[in-house]
Amino acid sequence: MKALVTGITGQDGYYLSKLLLEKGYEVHGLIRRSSSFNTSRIEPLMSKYESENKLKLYYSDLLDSSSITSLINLIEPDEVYNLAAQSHVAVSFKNPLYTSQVGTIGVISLLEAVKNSSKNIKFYQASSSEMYGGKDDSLLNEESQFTPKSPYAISKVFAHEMTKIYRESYDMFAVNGILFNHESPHRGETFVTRKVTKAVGRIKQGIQTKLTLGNLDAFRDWGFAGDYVEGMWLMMQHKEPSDWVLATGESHSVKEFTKKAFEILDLDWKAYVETDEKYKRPNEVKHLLGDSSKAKKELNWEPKTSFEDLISMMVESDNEQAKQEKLLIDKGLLYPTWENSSI
Ligand code: NAP
Ligand code: F7E
Repeated sequence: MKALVTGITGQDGYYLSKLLLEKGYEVHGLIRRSSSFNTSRIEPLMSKYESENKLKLYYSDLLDSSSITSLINLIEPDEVYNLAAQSHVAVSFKNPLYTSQVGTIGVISLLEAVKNSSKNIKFYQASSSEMYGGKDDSLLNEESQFTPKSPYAISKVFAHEMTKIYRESYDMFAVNGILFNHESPHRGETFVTRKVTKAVGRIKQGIQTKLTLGNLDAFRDWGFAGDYVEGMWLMMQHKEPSDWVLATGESHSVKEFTKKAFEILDLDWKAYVETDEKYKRPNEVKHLLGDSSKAKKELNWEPKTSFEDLISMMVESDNEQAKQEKLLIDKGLLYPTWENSSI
């Protein structure tokens, strides 16, 4: 089996590629040219699988439709997982045009290339719980209404509906995975969970003194990314294409996540955390809580990692990284910049 993974350098790209490679797939990944290396997450996979020709990487971009078409024709994958996106909600308010271009035109380019291929290719679209807008604590499932609240969210609604249109119009095997927030030690450092766990490790090691956050009262349904990529794969193996929610069915506030993360290293969060308007969004998704009973019934999928285990996994990993960082700082080999970061 051959899979093409867009967004392979991201959090989910790493976990999904690892899963597919372990299942014996040949994995093809799309990477973007960057002035500095952007493949750090997948380097362990590259060193293990590239020499065996099981993992192949190609420079491209979702906005370069000619290269997307060429790659689909060259690789002829059995499955395409579209994980690429400008995925940061706050950034989408600053860069609405770019976020929307990648999330809409970029997805159509891929759908067109898949549709026009002579091979029957299965297509996965990374849909998001952000599409719901989450104004209260209702349980959200595949039938719930979308009320997007950001340029990111509305571009995901567009891609979600377009994926359904291609499925219904051209009889394509095209699925939407409506995933609620999922985190890990590989989570991008500007998403709130990782920003918190990284700060906890650095504060414990004495290389950071405070943590500045935005809205502490938002609630999210947070799971572990490693569990969620299994759900993506199961959707692609189901007999009929459809849309499925993946979530834990538990919702916690940013404040609760933060408090628990500091407690793991015996720190009192109140002594270190402050808030600043600059981390608040022009429009906030207040509460997200997902109902993944359809995935449980049809895919036999359910999350395996508890909220507490997820926080522990992330804090322990970031504490180890902070120890390494401290060694380099002490030797004068690294300048401690993160504390003054504006992200
Ligand atoms: P992530 O860590 O931010 O990774 C995003 C990936 O997309 C990166 O590989 C990035 O490449 C790539 N990318 C961005 N713009 C691109 C473009 N124009 N062309 C090609 N590639 C591009 O995101 P993630 O957390 O792994 O999430 C994966 C997908 O699931 C995203 O579509 C996200 O919106 C969606 N999603 C995530 C969650 C969640 O909680 N994590 C929940 C629901 C849905 P670089 O490394 O070069 O930047
Ligand atoms: O924010 C609040 C913030 O940026 C979570 C993406 O993967 O999940 C993610 O989107 C909450 C929000 O994730 C800070 O206001 C407080 O209420 O970690 P986040 P997100 O916006 O939920 C969905 C499902 C996706 O699809 C997205 O791609 O935390 N918050 N203080 C903060 N958030 C950040 N980033 N930074 C803060 O300082």
